[in-house]
Amino acid sequence: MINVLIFGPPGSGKGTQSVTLAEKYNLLHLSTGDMLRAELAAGTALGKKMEAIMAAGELVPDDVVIEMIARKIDSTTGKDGFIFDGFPRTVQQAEALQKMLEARSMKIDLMLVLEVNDAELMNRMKKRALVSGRADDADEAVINNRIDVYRAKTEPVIEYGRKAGVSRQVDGVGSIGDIFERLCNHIETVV
Ligand code: B4P
Repeated sequence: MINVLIFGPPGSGKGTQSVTLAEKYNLLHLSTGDMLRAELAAGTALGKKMEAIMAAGELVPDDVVIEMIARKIDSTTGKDGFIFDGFPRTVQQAEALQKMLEARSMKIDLMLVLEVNDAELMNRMKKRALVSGRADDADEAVINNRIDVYRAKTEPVIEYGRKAGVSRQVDGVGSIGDIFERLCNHIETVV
């Protein structure tokens, strides 16, 4: 089993790369963003509660995502590991993930940190807004808030990974194929 965290600011390409990495290494792709958007789309009570938080570019409460992830891990079979996309996003989530994995005799093997400058992030998300219908991509102020929230609450998780000796910085600017290769080169060191 290998467990990979894909990390980086909003719009850095975590979701884009996770899909093909999951396919190549037979990993389950766990995107907390996708899971939350599915709740929104299905109009569940949870989705309704989270809608305004997400539209403002804020983080939903830690316990909500931790619970979602634990349920997915326990219901998965036939995979060689997990790729965590957009989770953990706070140090508290990182600690919860570590405990969750340890309790199941697993660990975090690699944390891939995509590095992309703010201007490029803004460009990508504005472009995606034209097709995604995502409220959090449609407004420049919300995109800026998401980047600020990332710097304040999520970036400290990199230090957590660095101390554990699992974090690797990856240039996230370039073609999707080139970035995929850069990420694979790191994964090859742990499979
Ligand atoms: P996410 O769904 O995680 O959204 P994201 O960070 O914007 O996406 P990502 O980095 O995956 O970008 P993508 O590959 O799509 O989160 C959304 C919201 O959910 C959060 O703001 C929060 O409210 C909530 N949430 C999620 N997880 C949470 C958690 N753990 N705790 C609390 N709240 C949580 O790429 C973006 C665009 O760039 C795409 O259009 C893509 O085509 C393009 N692109 C990708 N790579 C490119 C490249 N190399 N060159 C050019 N364009 C590229």
